[in-house]
Amino acid sequence: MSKRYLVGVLAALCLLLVMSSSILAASLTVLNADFETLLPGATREQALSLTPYGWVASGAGNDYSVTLSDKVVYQGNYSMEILVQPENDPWGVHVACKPIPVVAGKTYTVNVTAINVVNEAPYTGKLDLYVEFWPDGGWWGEDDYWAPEFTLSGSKGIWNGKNRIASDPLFIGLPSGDWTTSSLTVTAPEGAKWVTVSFWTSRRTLRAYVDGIEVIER
Ligand SMILES: [Ca+2]
Repeated sequence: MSKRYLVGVLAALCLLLVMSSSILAASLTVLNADFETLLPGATREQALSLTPYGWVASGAGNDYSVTLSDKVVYQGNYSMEILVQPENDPWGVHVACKPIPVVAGKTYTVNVTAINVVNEAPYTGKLDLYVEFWPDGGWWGEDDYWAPEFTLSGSKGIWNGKNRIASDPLFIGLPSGDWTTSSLTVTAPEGAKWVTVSFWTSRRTLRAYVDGIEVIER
């Protein structure tokens, strides 16, 4: 076998590898991942005072808010602001995207661009990113917490982790001080039908912004 032939075969194999990995990886649709879609049926002012379209906030306390923001933005005109006041109670706040269908055994990489505003005391707490896998019905059951009418009503979700199927570790602390893209790669466990990209914080005071979420399936 000539050296030239061998080099040719190797080059072809490399090309095939690159092509197959790009064909096998698919970017999944995350509803309003860039927060640029205003809540249907809402005025701009209303939309800015409510949870962003396609997201739901859950938590028993009254000391937090999860709203669309046009103040601290990474790309486009809008981001999501998660604000927890110093009077934070033990319940914390959980923010989730609309569930995305997954296939057990496949691998999911979640990229999230976020900033923790730490230069304004006392808002120095950390925000955790969770990739949560669920069976059919998840924590939402028959309810559509992501429907525009629900968000328009100003209601909170009623999240619980009872049915969650997940492997540890599933959380990271978001780096502080600058817009940073954090990545988390998790294989969907047996029985998983849905994944949610979620943010969670408890007993922490913070002012964090999220803008740009990507879920890649392999
Ligand atoms: Ca944006």
